[in-house]
Amino acid sequence: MKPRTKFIDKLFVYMKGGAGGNGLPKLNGIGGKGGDVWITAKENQTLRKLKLQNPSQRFTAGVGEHSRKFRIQGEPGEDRVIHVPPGVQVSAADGTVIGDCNVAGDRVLGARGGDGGGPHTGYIGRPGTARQLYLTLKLIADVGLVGFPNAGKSTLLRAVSRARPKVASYPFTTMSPEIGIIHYSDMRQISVADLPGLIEGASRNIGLGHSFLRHVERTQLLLFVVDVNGFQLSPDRVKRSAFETIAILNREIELYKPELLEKPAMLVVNKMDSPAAAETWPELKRRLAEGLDASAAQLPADLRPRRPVQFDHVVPISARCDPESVERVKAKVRACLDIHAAPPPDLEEVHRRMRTGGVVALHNRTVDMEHDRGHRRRQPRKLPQLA
Ligand SMILES: Nc1nc2c(ncn2[C@@H]2O[C@H](COP(=O)(O)OP(=O)(O)OP(=O)(O)O)[C@@H](O)[C@H]2O)c(=O)[nH]1
Ligand SMILES: [Mg+2]
Repeated sequence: MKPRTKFIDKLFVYMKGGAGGNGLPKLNGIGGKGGDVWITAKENQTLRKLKLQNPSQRFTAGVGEHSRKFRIQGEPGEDRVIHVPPGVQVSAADGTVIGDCNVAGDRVLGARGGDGGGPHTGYIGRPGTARQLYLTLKLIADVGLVGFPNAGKSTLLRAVSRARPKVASYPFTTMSPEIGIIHYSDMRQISVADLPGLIEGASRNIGLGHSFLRHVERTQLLLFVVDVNGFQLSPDRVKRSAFETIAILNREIELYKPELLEKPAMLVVNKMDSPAAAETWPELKRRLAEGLDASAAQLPADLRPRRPVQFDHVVPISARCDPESVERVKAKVRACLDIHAAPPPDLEEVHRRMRTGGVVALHNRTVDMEHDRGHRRRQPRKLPQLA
C-alpha cells in the first residue's frame, strides 16, 4: 500500500534474525549461525523509500546452513542490512529506546540470528530473535522549545514565525512537533521546533515522553519556556512553581540523555502580563540569581537535577501581549546560535584539505562571550583562516 502522505517520520517494522543451521552429530559438525538484521544510517535515504521498497515491512536475515559431510562448519546466514535516514531512533514496541542511527554509518542491531546447532544444543540450530520495532525520525531544527504543557510554546512560535500551531488553554494541545522559521532582516533564518509539552516522568515515557525528548536531540539550542505562574496538570495534582518546572524539565532531560544538557540553553519566562506575575516573577528571579544548584538543593530529591542547566540568557516575556518582548527573544536566540553554531560546512572542507596535505592554517580564535561565567562546556570555536 502506498503511504498517503509524502513524508513519513515513523515506521513500525518486524525484524527476525535467521535461524542457525543444524549440526551434524555423527561428525560433531556445527551449523552456521543465522544472519543478523542491522539498521544502518545512510545519506539520502528516507523512511518513505524504505516503506515503498518493502511494503510488508518485514525484514528477515538469511538462515545458517546445516553442517554437512563435506562442510563440517555450516556457512553462516547472510546478514540483512536496512538503510534508514540519519536521525532515526530505533525503539521497541513498548517505547524502550534500543539505539540511534544519528549519522551515516551508525548501526543498530535490529534482530540477532540464532546460533548454529552443535553439541550444546543437541545439534539443533537456534531460531533467530524476532522483534517488532519502531523506526522514528528525529526532527532537525536549530532551536527546540522545551517546556511544560500550556506554558505558551505554540503562542511563542506563532509570534516569532509564520507557523500556525494550535494554541489552547488546556495541556497537551500540541501533539506532534511543528517547525517555524524566524526570518531576520538580513535574510538569516533560524528554524524553531514547537514540541509537545513535557511533564514529570517524561523520561519514563509518561505523557508524550519520548516522542518529545527524541526531537530535542537534534536541535542546537534548547529554549526553555515556562509559565511564570507555574503549572498544575489538574486540581488534584501538585502545583509546581515556575522554578520547580525548570528543575523538573532539567531533571527529565538529564534522565533521558544527560549530554543534551551540554547544548546551549536559554530561558523564556512567559505570561508576564498575568497579574500574579508581580509576585511570582521576583521569587523566580531570586532563585535563578542564587543559581540553579543552590536553589534546587531545597527541592525533593526526585526533582533535583544532578547537572543543572546553564542558561545563557533569561528573558521575561509575554508571548501573547508584548511583541517587543518577543523581539528580544528573537535577538537573543540569534546571538546564542551565532556564538555556538556548529561549524559551517566549509570548515569540513578545510579539515579535509588538512588531512590530505592542502596548505591551510587553522588558528584558534576565541569568540567574544558576554556571558561565559561558569560555562565549563564551551570550547572556543575554531575558525578557518586561509593562509
Ligand atoms: N496571559 C497569557 N497567556 C498566554 C501567554 N502566552 C500563551 N498564553 C495562553 O496559554 C495557553 C497555552 O498556550 P499554548 O501556546 O497553547 O501553550 P503550549 O506550551 O504550546 O501548550 P501545549 O501545546 O499544551 O504544550 C493559551 O490559552 C494561551 O493563550 C501570555 O503571554 N500571557
Ligand atoms: Mg503547544
